[in-house]
Amino acid sequence: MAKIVVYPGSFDPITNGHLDIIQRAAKIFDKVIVAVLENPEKKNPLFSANERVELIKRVVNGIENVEVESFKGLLIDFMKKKESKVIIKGLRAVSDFEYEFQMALMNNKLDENIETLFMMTSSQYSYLSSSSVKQVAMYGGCLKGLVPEEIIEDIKNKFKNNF
Ligand code: COD
Repeated sequence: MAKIVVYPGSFDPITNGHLDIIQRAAKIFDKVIVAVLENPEKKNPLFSANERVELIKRVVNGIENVEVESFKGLLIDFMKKKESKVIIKGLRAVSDFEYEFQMALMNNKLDENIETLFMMTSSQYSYLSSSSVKQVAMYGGCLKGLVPEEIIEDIKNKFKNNF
């Protein structure tokens, strides 16, 4: 049976930390589906869900077993549609653990066949988050090394009119 894993997130925007998890997961599983949440609770996302999907597609272009899609609602419903039972998450610090632990238990409660696997961040990305990237971009800081090169201009353009 093909092992299909789902890597869910907001990815607003995708960072080198996210990309590292995708690349490592793609070496272990037959297929990695990057699932971008269309999140109505998050006010004012920098990029729309469609834009986030397009940016990630551009970045993972060379990896043949990676797909990118957006989803609404519960993750487990999306996973059923995709015939996947495994969620992959990244862990950066102890502070991630409590939130991720709660979500893993909730998802397993909603569907007992769902397993969540955690991958440790690579040390060079342990400080990296979409929100810190947005702050750096907002004040005109250098994004090199923080996000994939292919999307730097897209992020800068979003903040262009603020200066
Ligand atoms: N290194 C390694 N991993 C990282 C790094 C990094 N530098 N940065 C982020 N990550 C990991 C995160 O730990 C996370 O696992 C993933 O990458 C995505 O990160 P974000 O910040 O883009 O995404 P989140 O945390 O906003 O995503 C939340 C979900 C979309 C997963 C969650 O809200 C969800 O599943 N929502 C759907 C509704 C649902 O089903 N809820 C569950 C029942 S309560």
